[in-house]
Amino acid sequence: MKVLIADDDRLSLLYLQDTLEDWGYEVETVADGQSACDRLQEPDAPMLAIIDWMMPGMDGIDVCRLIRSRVKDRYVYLIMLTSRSETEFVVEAMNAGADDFIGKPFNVEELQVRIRAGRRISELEQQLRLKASHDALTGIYNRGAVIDILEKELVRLGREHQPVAVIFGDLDHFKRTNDVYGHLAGDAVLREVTRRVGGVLRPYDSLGRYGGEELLIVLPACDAAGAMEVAERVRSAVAAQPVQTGFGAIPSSLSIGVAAAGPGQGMSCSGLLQLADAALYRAKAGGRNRIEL
Ligand code: GH3
Ligand code: MG
Ligand code: MG
Ligand code: MG
Repeated sequence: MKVLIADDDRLSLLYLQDTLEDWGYEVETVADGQSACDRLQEPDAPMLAIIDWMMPGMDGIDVCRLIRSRVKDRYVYLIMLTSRSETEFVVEAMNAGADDFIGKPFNVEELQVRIRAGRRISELEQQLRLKASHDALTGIYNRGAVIDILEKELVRLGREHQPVAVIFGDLDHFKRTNDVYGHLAGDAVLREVTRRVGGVLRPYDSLGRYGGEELLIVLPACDAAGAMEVAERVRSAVAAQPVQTGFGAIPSSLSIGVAAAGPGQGMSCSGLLQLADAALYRAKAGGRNRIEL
């Protein structure tokens, strides 16, 4: 596990780093508050940070406040480190967003158990967030998470005058798959189909399970023509070969509806989904395993 230490006192920083590395932590260090904030806002930042209170420029309190207001997509466990250990300072630090407080000079055993407690909370937090946003069967985003992403992209790209497209896919005759091969086979097909679909998307596209056997793909900065190309890759990746399962080789296909919101169109999330849903309905009516815009 990675830990960030921010301390302007070089000796104190090195001593902490040494101690934590002996305990098996991967340590990153910075010498001021601004660098701590910059680092903690990066997506691959440590989930636990030990922050010195007194630093030139931005102090530890400022760091806690800024991280709490800016970092929303994950939880950084913040331990404030300071020689001011009176109750009023503890209260001030925790009000600013610190999770814990360690006096300087610190007792090594106390530091060890406090970091361990922080690690436990931080890991639990990560697991909870993952569970809340991902589908248990397929591992892709769940309905709430993928709609959330769509709403955010519509706002963000609307501001940047860029398009957003969605692909709505529904497995063909999936009830029949379940009836013929059983529900466990159906589950295996769902997992393999989402794996195939994920494999042909661009890195910044998001794939979610909208409902039972319905997939929703959000394509930022993508117009209708671009989305049609991606949709064809998706369609053929699913239909190309039957899915090999322990219950036999099961042919599968997706019917797909595509819709795009043009720049400055002010399209709402539900408006865009309605368009994609109507297109999907036409794809079904038109014979399945096909794409409609
Ligand atoms: P169509 O081509 O018109 O979409 O037909 P369909 O049979 O796919 O559509 P329908 O909506 O009638 O059936 C969807 C089926 O998907 C019914 C449901 O049991 C199945 N299903 C939904 N979620 C799951 C799941 O998690 N696992 C399995 N095995 N089946 C599921
Ligand atoms: Mg200091
Ligand atoms: Mg369906
Ligand atoms: Mg279906």
